[in-house]
Amino acid sequence: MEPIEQKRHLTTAVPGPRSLELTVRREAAVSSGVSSGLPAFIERGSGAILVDVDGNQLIDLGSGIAVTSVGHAHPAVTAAIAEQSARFTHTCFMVTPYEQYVAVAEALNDLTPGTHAKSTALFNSGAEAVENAIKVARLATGRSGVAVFDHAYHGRTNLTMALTAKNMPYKDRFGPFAPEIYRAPMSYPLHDGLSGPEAAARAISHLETQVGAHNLAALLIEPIQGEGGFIVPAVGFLPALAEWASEHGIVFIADEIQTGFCRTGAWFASEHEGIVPDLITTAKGIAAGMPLAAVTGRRELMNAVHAGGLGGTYGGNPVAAAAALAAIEVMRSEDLAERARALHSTIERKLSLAASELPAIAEVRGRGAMMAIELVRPGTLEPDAALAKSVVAQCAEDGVITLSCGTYGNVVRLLPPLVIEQSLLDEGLDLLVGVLRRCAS
Ligand code: PLZ
Repeated sequence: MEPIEQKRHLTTAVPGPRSLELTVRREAAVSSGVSSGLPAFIERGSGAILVDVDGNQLIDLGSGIAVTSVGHAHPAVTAAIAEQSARFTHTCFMVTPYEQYVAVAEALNDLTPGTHAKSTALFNSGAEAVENAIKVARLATGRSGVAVFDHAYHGRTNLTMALTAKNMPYKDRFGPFAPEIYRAPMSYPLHDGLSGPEAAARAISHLETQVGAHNLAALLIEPIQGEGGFIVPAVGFLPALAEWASEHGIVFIADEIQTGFCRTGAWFASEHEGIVPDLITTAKGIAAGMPLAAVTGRRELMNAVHAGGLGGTYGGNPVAAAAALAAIEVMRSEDLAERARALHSTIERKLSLAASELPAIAEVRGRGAMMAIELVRPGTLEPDAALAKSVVAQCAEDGVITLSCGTYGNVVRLLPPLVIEQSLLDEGLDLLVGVLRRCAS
């Protein structure tokens, strides 16, 4: 297929008439428990453009929640998928193995922080990777407690709901939840004013007094929290926690499902502060949209598990693995980490300018191409979720996809494909700033 011109172009209202027709069918057929931020049905994608069924070309600043970092329908990825799907689509690695699985494991062992011996196991979704990282940590340590943080997001399965902080919409009335999960205070510089070491001391004291380090199998943390509000902990917070975990034999698990694969301007966000996690969970950007996830980490931990203790029918599916190998090669050859840093300066500059004139923007934050603004009632730090909601909705009407997040729903986040052209990014950001001016002044 020909690439689509990287231009925003609206032919109807968004969503248009054809999308509205499909919405009627959807409502009759699909559970209302699954919702969509923007009900425009998508027909095609290319680079940073999504085309809906009414022919509207939308600028995608969300990448399907940090997934299509190499852009929609990257030719190298689609070719790898076509080629692999014509060869074979499934054997189940637990029945008969294939090389692609091993090659993805090798790539992850190589790319993740640390030069120690590592092993990897592949799964289907981020939540499944997190569950398995906890399984490994519990088995390897013989302990059961897991430390997690305020504002954390780790998934929607039973164990990962317990690990996730926010009640609505993720947990409400879905309990009972898995036991032995202990939540500690996060470093949230805008709100707590603490330095990294101070915030770490607070979290450690909380865990030592309320749980006991020797009862903890794992400490699980997103190096930059995603769904919780793009919260970047104060410098020194993560290293202090990692050091404490290591002193007490607690497995330090970095959940890099949203931050991984060049998104923050490095292969992994742990690198910004020189953290070497014992285990690292990845998904999303790893395979450009094919369902694939992984746990990678210290070989002695990963190999503590008895044969047959980890697995699943589809984990490391050959088509998803082929897509991952192609996507990783694109990230390498097109140096998408560097590209993320370049996008950062544009986003930071334009949003900071907007923040200087709009008191509703309390903070512009993030690393690389993982950037957000936190919206508040001017003169306070009280969250303004209604404003975030209307900003995202009006951007969508203008043909720009942005996403909201945050424990209080008052953060607007940007996760553009890392291959987005400068002019398209400029246009998307200018439209966003225009919407912010209209809604917030
Ligand atoms: N860990 C850090 O960001 C997924 C969730 C969207 P799955 N984030 C998007 C939603 O509302 O369901 C995520 C994450 C971090 C784990 C996960 C879970 O990954 O692939 O969605 O299971």
